[in-house]
Amino acid sequence: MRSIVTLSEFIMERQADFPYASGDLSRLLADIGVAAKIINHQVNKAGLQDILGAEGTSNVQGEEQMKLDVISDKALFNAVRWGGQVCGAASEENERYHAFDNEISRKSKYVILFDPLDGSSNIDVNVSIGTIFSIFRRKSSVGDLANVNDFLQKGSEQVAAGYVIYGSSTMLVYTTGHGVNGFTLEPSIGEFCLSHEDMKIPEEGTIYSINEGNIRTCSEAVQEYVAWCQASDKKTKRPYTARYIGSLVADVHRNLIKGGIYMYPGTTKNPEGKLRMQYECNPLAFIVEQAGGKASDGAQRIMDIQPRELHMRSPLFIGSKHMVERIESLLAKEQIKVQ
Ligand code: P6P
Repeated sequence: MRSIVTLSEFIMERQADFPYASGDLSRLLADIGVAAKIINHQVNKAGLQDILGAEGTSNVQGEEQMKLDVISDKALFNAVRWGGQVCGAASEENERYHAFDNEISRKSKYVILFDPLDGSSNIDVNVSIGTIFSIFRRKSSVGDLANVNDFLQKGSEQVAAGYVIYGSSTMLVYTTGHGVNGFTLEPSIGEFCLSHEDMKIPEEGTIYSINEGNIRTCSEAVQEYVAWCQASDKKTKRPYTARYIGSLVADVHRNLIKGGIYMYPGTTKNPEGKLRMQYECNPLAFIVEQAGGKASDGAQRIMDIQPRELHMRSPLFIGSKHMVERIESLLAKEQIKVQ
């Protein structure tokens, strides 16, 4: 029987992938693992402690803050604030980034952005939810306070990214640019254990994820692609299967394992779509690309897009390479027709 490899052991072993690593990134990833266990503990008892229901405040997105959002945000901020590896952090729940003004943090090399609990509207119906994180090397000088430019780097500058999915089991999936590995939480020992080594997304899939309630407000090309998925063709295994959980991490995780495409396009009402570039699109794009898939805004690679502001939104087409390429081709033809 294969011996258990814990997340901490794996991180330390893989530190050799970075000849000049001083261990800071390893410690930061381990700190995130601790925060994930804290959040998991809270998520698992969500229905028991009357922590359902809105916190009564609204986050910067104007969305009601579920109490678990607040708890998760605090758990992650505390894990990184005192860990000494990041000089600043930003999250979906906070309008501005936080520059940690203490001697150790000022000397730290990294910044982190996260969506502490994506899909939180699913908490009270017990549907899988997730944490998403993205780590960059700081642009500002070591010793200074973190500044906004540290948080507005292109996704291609990420040094690490990952997500935690709180589902039938709790998994942490991450990349440092050397492939993608998944760890399942073993509650009896309280450790994330390597369960999905070197994850690869199938180049072709038969699952499409989109909120079809919005389909009439999507571009003709998106409507054409969804109709194509629904048409019969035994050779290309259509009609495809429609799966939409309404929880980004859960939909992307399923497609990462089985193959498929997740789409949150721009609509006539929200041309930029709904999802946030810096702590949703970019980290998931890094992971899916490292697993052999693609992530695009429909016209360009997500990780090539220069963020304009911290909570910038972007359309997202992410998953199996050939599926993303097909929708990109239809969108490109539509652009030519419009010109
Ligand atoms: P809609 C959750 O709020 C989220 O950000 C993602 O997790 C999810 O994929 C999407 O929004 C669902 O949005 O508009 O289909 O309800």
